[in-house]
Amino acid sequence: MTNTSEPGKSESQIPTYDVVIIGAGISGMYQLHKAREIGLKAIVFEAGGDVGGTWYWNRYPGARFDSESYSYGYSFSKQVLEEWEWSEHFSAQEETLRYLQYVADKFDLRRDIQFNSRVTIVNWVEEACQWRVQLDNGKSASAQFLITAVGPLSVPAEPELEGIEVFRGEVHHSARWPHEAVSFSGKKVGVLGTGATGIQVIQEVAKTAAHLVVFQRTANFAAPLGNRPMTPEDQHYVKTHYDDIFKKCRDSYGSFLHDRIDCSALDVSQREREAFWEKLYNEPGFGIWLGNYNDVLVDPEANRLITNFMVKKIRERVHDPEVAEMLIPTSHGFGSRRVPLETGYYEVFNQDNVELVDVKANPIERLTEAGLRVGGIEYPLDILVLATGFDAITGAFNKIDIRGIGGQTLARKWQNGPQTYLGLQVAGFPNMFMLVGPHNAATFCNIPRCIEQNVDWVTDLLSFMKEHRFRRSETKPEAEREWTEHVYEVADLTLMSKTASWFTGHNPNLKDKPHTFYAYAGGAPLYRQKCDECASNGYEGIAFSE
Ligand code: NA7
Repeated sequence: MTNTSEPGKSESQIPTYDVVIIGAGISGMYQLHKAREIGLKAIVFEAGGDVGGTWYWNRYPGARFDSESYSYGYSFSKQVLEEWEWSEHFSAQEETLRYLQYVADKFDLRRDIQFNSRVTIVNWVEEACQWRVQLDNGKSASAQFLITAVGPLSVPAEPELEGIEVFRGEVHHSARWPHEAVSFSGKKVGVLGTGATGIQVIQEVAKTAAHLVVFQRTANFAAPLGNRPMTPEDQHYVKTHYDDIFKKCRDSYGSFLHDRIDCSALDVSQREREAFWEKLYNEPGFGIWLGNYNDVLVDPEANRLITNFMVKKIRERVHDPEVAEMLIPTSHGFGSRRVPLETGYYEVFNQDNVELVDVKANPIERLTEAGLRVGGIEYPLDILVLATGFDAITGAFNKIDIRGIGGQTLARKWQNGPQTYLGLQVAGFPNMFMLVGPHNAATFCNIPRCIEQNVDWVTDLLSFMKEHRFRRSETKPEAEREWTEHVYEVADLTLMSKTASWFTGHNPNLKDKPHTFYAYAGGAPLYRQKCDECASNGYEGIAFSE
């Protein structure tokens, strides 16, 4: 077993808590608040310098919500809902971070958060019925419960670029963006990656760069965001309709304000279909992806039709037919990957200062002193932005040496893919709970909506244990097996599970990551129902002991 004692300290001197929470993003912050509410002594360890998680790290230019702002904020506090005003329908990163800082102040959360503290090792000690936690600063802590709030997209996946040490320009990954402003004005800039992040960055860089080269490996289908400022009337409407907003989210598949309609794309005429899609395309947010006919993401023929519609849009918006063809995805249909939302993305490629390079047909060779060499051509660059994605969903777990009963590691247990119960607990890892973990609906959700559900469920379970004087909880292996089978059965019904993306463990920089389904595709309402059933049946599937 790994020694987790702090040098110079005896076991009895190591601080002991009821709960250690890893991460002070949206889920860790709310979990801290709820743990306090039920009288538990909790501590949060956070690797960053402040609260905010995703919104703390992803400070790249262009970073903003793809969820309607007022559907994204916390719903648990009436006071917060009354006090906070979003300035845009889809707010930018600075505002979201400010919002989370305001919540941290309001509930005095920082008092129980240790920043710049990365958890490196956690060990279950059966005799003590405790987790021992070790930090990168040499400190340790013990706690009865361990709650991971590490985020599904928090470990950047960076390419190994030969020659990086000789390149004279700057290189920044979108999720490790400097706190100081990076100016693109008059510069030669390259962006590597055209996922949701790359698309946001590209729109922004194209405004001021002297020259922008977009290095694209796989084209994605993007749809208009439709952002606009919140007017006083919008503010009034939102403040007086929060109950309806959250109810609508609660009832919808992905907890968004958009939900699929009860009709097949194949049961209506081409005219009706196209008119509906035209309307959705011109409306804000994820409507075209999640508020569409009920079969466009599951039936290949319905998907082919919506894909053709989106292809037509790209051809209409991009002037140069060759560039338009490069921007049309050929490897997947519309919506089978996470749909990036955009504001003038396709029009960027009509600008004289923007160039598109296919790095699949012409592989990247190396960085030189002056730029990036691709397919025998050197592209001079002052700044290279890596928007190359994340080691999604399991990446942050694998960064920590998590050892359960008998010293078995979580990484080994999950070597062929995650195994969980409800995406919340793992057999062999007692008293450990995962917020937004693998095979949890929260990974495919308007995330704070599902985070609140995850945290409330875990908190109820902790209250239940307290009430019954149970000290230990552990998922039963058969419950884990059944849930894991259910996750794959449900995933199999979708086109997402058959498409290479971060949902299925694909990232060109992660050669060893298993290609399997990492989220839960049954939808948030079904997921909530399964969690509620488990709880109301005395936490069926979980064994408790004193
Ligand atoms: P994504 O969606 O995983 O996109 C990463 C992009 O970077 C994608 O276009 C990749 O191409 C590309 N990529 C990754 N590595 C390389 C290398 N080595 N060379 C060339 N191109 C590369 O990550 P995002 O950050 O955009 O979005 C993640 C989520 O964050 C998003 O879905 C939102 O929910 C928020 P590929 O497609 O793999 O061929």
